[in-house]
Amino acid sequence: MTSYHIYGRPFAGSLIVEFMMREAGLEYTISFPDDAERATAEFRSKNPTGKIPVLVCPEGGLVYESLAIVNYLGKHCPHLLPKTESAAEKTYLSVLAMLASTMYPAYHRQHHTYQYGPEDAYPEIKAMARAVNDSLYDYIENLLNPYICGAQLTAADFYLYMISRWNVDKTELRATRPKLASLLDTLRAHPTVEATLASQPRRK
Ligand SMILES: N[C@@H](CCC(=O)N[C@@H](CS)C(=O)NCC(=O)O)C(=O)O
Repeated sequence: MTSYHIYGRPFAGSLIVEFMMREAGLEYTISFPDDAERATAEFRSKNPTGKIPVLVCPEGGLVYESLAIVNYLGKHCPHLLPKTESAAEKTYLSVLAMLASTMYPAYHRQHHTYQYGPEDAYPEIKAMARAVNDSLYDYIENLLNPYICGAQLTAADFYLYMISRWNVDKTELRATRPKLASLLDTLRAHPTVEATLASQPRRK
């Protein structure tokens, strides 16, 4: 293999991998395994959870879990990382982990609710997951200045943009969070985001 390969899903968790590959100026190909392919032993040998994203590296080996991939690609995107040992670095590491390990799963519970309980519990599961993210968006609104790490745009902002796309009520998300709304507009207009979104396959 001569370039990176991403296993992804249109507009899903592989967006952050594509954002970073573009920011790094690295060549990649991408494919979109369906539920059946992700359930195979072959795919699960790449990612035991059967989920995307997975990044296959040209020198051999692969990385799965979006947080691990963002951290792995950081060396190719130094402009998206805060200075080592700065206060911003502590914010970056903490918020990025919160986005990946708390907010992303809370979206998963809202959009793949069938994996979390019986059908009559869906409304409650969704509402509880939504409440988790609503409260964390309030925290993020307070933090933004204008980016997560202050004046510097980092990979965490791209990650935040990605997960915000999965919010069920985007009008409500923005209504009481003007700094967040402005950051999301900035990110949406970013050339890397623009190009990545334009390249996503559309449903037939
Ligand atoms: N913790 C994982 C979560 C990955 C994840 O939930 N991926 C979703 C797409 S956004 C998926 O593959 N869902 C398919 C399924 O749950 O069946 C990560 O950060 O990479």
